[in-house]
Amino acid sequence: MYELSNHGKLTKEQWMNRQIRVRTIRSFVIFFLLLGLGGFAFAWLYNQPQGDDNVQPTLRRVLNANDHLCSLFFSKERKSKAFKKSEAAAEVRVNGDVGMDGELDTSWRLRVARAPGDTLVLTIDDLKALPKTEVVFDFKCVEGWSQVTWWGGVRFSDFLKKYNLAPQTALKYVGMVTPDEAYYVGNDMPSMLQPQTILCYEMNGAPLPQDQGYPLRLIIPVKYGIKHLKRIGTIYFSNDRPHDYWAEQGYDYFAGL
Ligand SMILES: Nc1nc2c(c(=O)[nH]1)N[C@H]1C(S)=C(S)[C@@H](COP(=O)(O)O)O[C@H]1N2
Ligand SMILES: [Mo]
Repeated sequence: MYELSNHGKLTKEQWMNRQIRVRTIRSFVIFFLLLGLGGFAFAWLYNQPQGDDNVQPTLRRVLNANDHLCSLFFSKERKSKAFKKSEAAAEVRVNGDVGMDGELDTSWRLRVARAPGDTLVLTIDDLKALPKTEVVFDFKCVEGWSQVTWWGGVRFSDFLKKYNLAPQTALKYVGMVTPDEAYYVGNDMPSMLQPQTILCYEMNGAPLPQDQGYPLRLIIPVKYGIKHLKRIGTIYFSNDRPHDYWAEQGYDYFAGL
């Protein structure tokens, strides 16, 4: 019955024991081969040089693929959950002060680069003259905290309409820079046109505090905190990704929620 060519006859038990041994050894060999392979793959990834953006090219390709998927599924119709004003924090956390040295005074102007050599210069009153939109949402920072906060300002899409900047919406990105150019972000156009995205000049119904971006900041609830640039100096439009402070440190460019 249990006949193996070279070994003569085996009892059923001997045959089974042999099978068990053969399978155990085979499992171990496969296990260590895969372990080794994983180790090699890890070492290869680990030892790859970093790209200009502080991320290894292979990892950046994965991040970019994720970004691409996120932007495919992004819908302007999709709103970030709205809260009641009464749910908003009275003590709003302050985080990040790059590009915010010193106090800003009334000499501040918003510069909007409509096209090369064509810059619109606006005061905060110009912006306050536009319809006001208030947003209460759960502000999320990549560092792991979140807080329900209440902001007021002009919808970015309303602002574009008023200043005849509709043609610029054909471009893929909006870039923003602090007056001293130390902090800068890029956001994709669909997220900028989402109805909860505002050029914000108020927090909790009062003018923005200095450390929260006085006189003007971006509030863009579909993104993590890193994209909500405080103290806007210049706004520009482009088809290439605008330079982005945290993306340059290796963070996800899209940073969507
Ligand atoms: N100019 C400027 N804007 C900035 C930052 C910064 O360092 N400088 N930090 C960002 C980060 S990481 C977060 S979480 C939010 C924090 O906004 P808040 O201080 O109003 O809570 O601002 C964003 N905007
Ligand atoms: Mo953040």
